[in-house]
Parts: sequence; structure tokens; C-alpha cells
Amino acid sequence: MELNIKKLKDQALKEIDGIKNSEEWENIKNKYFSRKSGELAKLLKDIKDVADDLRPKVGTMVNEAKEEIENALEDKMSKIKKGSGDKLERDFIDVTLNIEKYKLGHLHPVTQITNELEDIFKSMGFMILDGPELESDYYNFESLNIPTWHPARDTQDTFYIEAKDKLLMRTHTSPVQVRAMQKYGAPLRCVVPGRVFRNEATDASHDHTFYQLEGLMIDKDISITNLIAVMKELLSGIFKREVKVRLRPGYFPFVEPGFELDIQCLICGGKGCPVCKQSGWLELLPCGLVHPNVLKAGGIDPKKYSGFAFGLGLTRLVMMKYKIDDIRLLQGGDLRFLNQF
Ligand code: FA5
Repeated sequence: MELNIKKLKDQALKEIDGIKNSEEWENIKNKYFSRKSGELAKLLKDIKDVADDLRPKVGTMVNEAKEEIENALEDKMSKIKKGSGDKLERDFIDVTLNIEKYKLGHLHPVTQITNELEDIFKSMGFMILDGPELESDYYNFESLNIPTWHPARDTQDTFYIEAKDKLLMRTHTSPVQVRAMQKYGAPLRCVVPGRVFRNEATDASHDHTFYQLEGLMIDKDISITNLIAVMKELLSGIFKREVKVRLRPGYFPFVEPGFELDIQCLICGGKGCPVCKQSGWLELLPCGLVHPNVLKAGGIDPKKYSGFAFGLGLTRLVMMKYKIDDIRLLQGGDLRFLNQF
């Protein structure tokens, strides 16, 4: 028995000496100290078989061995903690430490206004739709009553993709008009916010990539009155104050009659500035009653239904709302500018 105790102690101390990390430490500790199956528990059980006169001595030896092993384990653990690369050390998190707070970003001003507009239109029962930015010649032009020879194509030059079917970066959100009619039929109320592209020189109010919001309402007996009512709701919802507007006749092959809704320039208050090209007015929202040919392209009978459509210059609206005097700032990616919103 005495020999067994010594052997066990020596073996335990040797194994403890070889421990490299806290996982091994845990295993060795269990091997010797587990209450049921630990090596020391087994030894203690054997004490009852030792002769009466020897029992106190053997008991003391077992206790001394136990203490020595415990001490060696404790020493080892403090060494592990001090040593680098230990899992316990690595995983240790000091919750009292002051850490640098994450800087939260925010939505781009165009997204903020898009969300506001979507809410306004949803409250009037409009669906929010999306459409492809890479569009076919058919949906971007042909279906909107703009055949290949039509001079209106010159006002919307864009970036063409070399492909078998004529593909181009959409010049406006209007192609979604026909797509929506084909998909949902009449009656229909939808708005389509989205990015559009044009091959044109940039200046304070023109970019090559900008945002529009298309609107379409089709039902029985829709007239200009419905159009004006919806426009007023939209502008008062966004500007939260009265904004001077004017309607001029405007030509777009996909509406008949067509109008241009201008708002008085909010940057200069109508006096004239580079944004409004010194005119005091800013072209914001072309609109009109949907041309019968477009209704037909969408599979809707123009004798039964009529509708209005508009194409809001969303990026320009953002400029007016926040009094931004150069459109190029919005997509310049300069955080000093963007952080102001
Ligand atoms: C159109 O794009 C028509 N699809 C609008 C429409 C829809 C008319 C439905 C009738 C019915 P226009 O090319 O005028 O129209 O562009 C619409 C608006 O987009 C303009 O009023 C203007 O606010 C904005 N816009 C046009 N070109 C640019 C540009 N280069 N940069 C920024 N905004 C622009």
C-alpha cells in the first residue's frame, strides 16, 4: 500500500509537470480527483483493508500525497495563466474595460426621401414596385411609343450594351409602367423609385446617374384632376409647407396631354441661381395622361380605362428639400458632406 501511494504520487507529479494547457490540466485533475473514479478516491477506498495498526500511518501518507498533488496542480494553473497563448487567457474578456463605441452609419439622403415618398404613396393605396436597371430597347422606348426613328430618343441618350437583344441602361423609370400593366392589369396604382442613367455632360443640376420615382394610376375615368390632387399631396407631404408650382404643356410620346410641373427654386427662392439656371424655376415632375398606345402595349383596353403617369426627378427633389446646390455632391461619396444628413 505504501509503495502504491508513492508510485501514484510520483506519476501524478510527472504528469502535472508535462501539462501544456488548461484543457490538459482539467483532464489530469479529473483523473486524480474525480469523486467516483479518481485515482485518489480508489486509494482511499483501499485503506479499509489495511491492518488496524498501520491504518493511521497509511491514511496520513494518502493525505500528504493528495495535498502535494493539489499544490502541484495549483502551481501549474498559475503558470498556465501567466504563459502566453493559453486558451483561458485568450478567451478572457475584461467586461470592465472601456472600449471604443462602434460608429453607426445612417441612410443616404436619397434613401431617406425615397422612404418618405413610399410612405406617402402607400397611404394613398399605391404599390411600390421595382424594375431592371439594364433594360431592353422595347420597354425603355418602343413600348412607350418611342420607335427607333423618333427624335425623342435624342433627348435620352444612354449607355448601350453589346448584346444579341438590344440592351441599355434605362434612361427613366417609365419602362416599369408597361411591365406593371402587363403583370397586374387594371385598375392599378403603383410607384417605382429607382436609379436611371443618361449619357450627358454633368453640371450643378445634371448627373449621368440619378434617381427618379415613376407614378402610375389606371382606373375608369381618371383625369388631370386626379393627377393634380396626387401631386399636391406628394409635395405638401415632402416639403411640409407650401411650395409654388406651375404647370406648363410638355411633350412626351407616352402621355397625351403632357405637362411639366415646375417648382419654384428653393435654393434661391426664385431669384435665379446655377441650380435653376437663373430662371427661378426647377423642372421637377413631368406628367400626363397615359397614351392609348402605351395602355395597349400593357394589355389594357384604352376604351375602358384611362390613367395618369408622372416621372419625379427624385435626386432633384432631395436637392430642393435639403438646399443642396450641386447634384454631384450626392454621389461623390464625401463623408464630410453625407454626415450632415
Ligand atoms: C422622363 O424621364 C419621363 N420618363 C418622365 C415622365 C414620366 C413623363 C411619366 C411623363 C409621364 P425627363 O427626361 O424630363 O422625363 O426626366 C424626368 C425628371 O428627371 C426631370 O424633370 C428632372 O427632374 C430629372 N432629370 C432629368 N435629367 C436629369 C439629370 N441628368 N440629372 C438629374 N435629374 C435629371
